[in-house]
Amino acid sequence: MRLSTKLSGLWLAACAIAATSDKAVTNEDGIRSIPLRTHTLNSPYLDSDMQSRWFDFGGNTIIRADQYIRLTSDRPSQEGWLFSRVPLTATNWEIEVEFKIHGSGNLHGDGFAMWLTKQRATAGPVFGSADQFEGLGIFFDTYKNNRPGTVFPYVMAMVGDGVKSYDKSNDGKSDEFMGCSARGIRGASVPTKAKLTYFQDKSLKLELQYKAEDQWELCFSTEEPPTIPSVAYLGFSAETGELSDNHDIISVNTKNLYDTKNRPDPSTQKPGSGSGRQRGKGRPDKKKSGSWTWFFFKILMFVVVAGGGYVGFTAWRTQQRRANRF
Ligand SMILES: [Ca+2]
Repeated sequence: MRLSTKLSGLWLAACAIAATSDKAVTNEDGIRSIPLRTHTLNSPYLDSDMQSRWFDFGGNTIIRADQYIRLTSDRPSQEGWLFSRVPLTATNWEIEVEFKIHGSGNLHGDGFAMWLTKQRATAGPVFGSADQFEGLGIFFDTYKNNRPGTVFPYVMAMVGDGVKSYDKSNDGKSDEFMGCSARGIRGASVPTKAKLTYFQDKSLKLELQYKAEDQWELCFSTEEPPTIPSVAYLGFSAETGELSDNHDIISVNTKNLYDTKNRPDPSTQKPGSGSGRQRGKGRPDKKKSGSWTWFFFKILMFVVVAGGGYVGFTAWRTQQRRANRF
């Protein structure tokens, strides 16, 4: 009895380890990624109570469970938003969004925004969300108000300090952090996606997919990233004015990133044993903690296999005894 209790405990532990390692992926650059359920949204978007556990919706947003979250429909004067309920607290992350901008008119607007801001879930004049925001806004601007010489749609990042306003009449030019033209991102024949990758104090990169599937165009990349507020919500919003479009979010997939080559991996550390900010110190603990985890795992698997063998043997012996009675 005692042995079987211990075994079931060990089995649960082994299952937990298996489940974690199943989701985590390490690429050839040593970047380990773990999906972040709290900031991920996929069809059918809603649970059985017609709610989303991790996201709120508002304004003119409508949801078609098998297809999209439509921030605005192709009608004038619409605005809608979608915001995470909990802040994104990961140090390093990747957010991949599939979206679709489409409509029937020859002229169309105004575009949509992706947010990582202190503010959340508040309608306003910046692509349907609040102005004077604090944090990062990325605008997929499909209507050129006034930027002579710039090809639209134009994708640009703005870092808000909570005070300055977005200059809509000049498409935010004076406060542009970085950006790129993306002709063809509206009404593309392939699924359109944006991938934003952030390593705190190290880099920020935006890539776009709209020319061909599985082909990412670099929009911008910097090694001097802005500071994202420690409490920042992930959101999307859109608006239409006189001109309109459908602005659809198809999916949002967010991952926690760990640089296993340059920093200790927090998931293999005990709480409080390191802040993960040991740049320049090389990689003192990673190998050690990794091999200890592996060592522990091997012992665990041995116990599980040996235990399973023992249980099987006991069952076989009991059966033999029963058989001997006849
Ligand atoms: Ca504009």
